Amino acid sequence: MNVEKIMQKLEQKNPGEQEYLQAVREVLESIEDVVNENPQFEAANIIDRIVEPDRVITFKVQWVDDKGNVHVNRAFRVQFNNAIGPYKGGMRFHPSVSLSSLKFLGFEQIFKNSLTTLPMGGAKGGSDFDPKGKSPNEIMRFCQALMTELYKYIGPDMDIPAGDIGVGGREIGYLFGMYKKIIREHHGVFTGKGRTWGGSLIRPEATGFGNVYFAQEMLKTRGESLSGKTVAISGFGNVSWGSAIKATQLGAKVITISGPDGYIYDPDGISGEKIDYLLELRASNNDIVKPYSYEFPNAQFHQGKRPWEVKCDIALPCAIQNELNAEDAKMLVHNGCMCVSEGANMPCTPEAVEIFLENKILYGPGKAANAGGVSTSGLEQTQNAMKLNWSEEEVEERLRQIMINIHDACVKYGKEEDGYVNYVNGANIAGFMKVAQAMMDQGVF
Ligand code: NDP
Ligand code: 2IT
Repeated sequence: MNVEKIMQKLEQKNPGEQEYLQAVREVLESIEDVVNENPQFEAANIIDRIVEPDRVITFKVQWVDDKGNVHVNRAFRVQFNNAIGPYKGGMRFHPSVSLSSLKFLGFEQIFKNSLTTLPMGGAKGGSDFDPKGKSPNEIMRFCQALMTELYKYIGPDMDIPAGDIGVGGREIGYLFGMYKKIIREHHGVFTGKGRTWGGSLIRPEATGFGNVYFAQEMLKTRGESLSGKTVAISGFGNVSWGSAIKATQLGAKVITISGPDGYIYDPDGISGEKIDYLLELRASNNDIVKPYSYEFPNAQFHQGKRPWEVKCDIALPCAIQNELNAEDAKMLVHNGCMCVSEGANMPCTPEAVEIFLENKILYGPGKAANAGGVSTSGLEQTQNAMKLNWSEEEVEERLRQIMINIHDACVKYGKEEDGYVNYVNGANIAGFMKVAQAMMDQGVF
């Protein structure tokens, strides 16, 4: 297997799809040796087959705003690979959504879902619709319009969407409502549903909780814990607030959160009622992080900056892809940061990752560290299939155990001769082996 040759071919075939190409390159570089050691994979052309989505569905969404203006958005569902289970992955509503971003996310999801130990294939979907500034009725009409097309391609044993950026419990409710009306069946076709109609307890915070559990496992390998550590977090969506709550519970102090226009530094720690206050701001569709600095005067808002310039022990990027670059990585390492755990998907650029690995700090890539969200989705599907509800404690304990298992798999495949754990290689190899083997077992069709 020759990574450069494969990448050249992919670049020609997928021009301009930078995020997709970035995600593929990272995986190929990690698995090169194991593929070369397993000639049966090459003989079955597993690599060419795994980098190509099974199918991409693209469609138009037309909707009417509150003033009567008619809008058109583009929506997608990328069904990447269903070798180990039905397609599974979130829906993202954000103006940056493109075929490239959803192909990168769908590709990552294959390996992430494989790591969870649950039977889930990889998919992703979304639209370039921007929920910012839209009224609840506009959001509802958009979700309903989107579902009049998407329903044809999904199902509880076929493809099970969930949330992602811009898609939370409210949007899942509107999407599911329309699906149910068209299909005339009430089943677990979505995860992240409301608690009273099939949703799993703690799904909203599960990605953040899992991310912190993963960081905890990484820290343990060095005899460290979260207790007394300072934590820089980016974003303030589901993944960020879940991470902030769990990090605080485990004795750390969260000192930053951010939005696209800047970050908040709060030396007193962001926890308890401050998180409640931020969630209220978020619910009101506000300019969310800046007003925090008026409410809590010790906090400062840094316009146009990212939180990575703040001295911290642990960094949890939880916003969006490529939000932490080489300069940020150098600053974190210079300031003594010992652990970076990705709540977001691919938030660190390849150059930033290189700096973390060179400096041998603990670095947990998203497909391992943020797998707690989709794992809890898998648990929600299990409960739906059994028509049972587990308690919060039961769900969280299963989530914690899954994160420990994912960490163990990364150590198994990523430990280097000097004892350093390269979690990037570990996650990619562990995730790949299972899917590749399943593809081999099922033949070419
Ligand atoms: P949300 O929509 O709940 O939150 C996204 C957050 O990121 C918001 O605070 C948003 O700010 C902020 N943000 C968006 N763009 C930027 C930017 N350019 N710079 C700084 N902040 C930005 O999404 P989630 O929390 O669900 O998702 C966050 C990340 O976690 C994504 O990468 C997602 O793929 C990943 N993830 C999510 C999972 C889930 O279960 N939800 C599971 C695994 C990974 P604002 O609202 O002001 O725009
Ligand atoms: O990136 C992700 O793993 C998610 N957005 C969650 C996917 C899911 O199906 O729960």
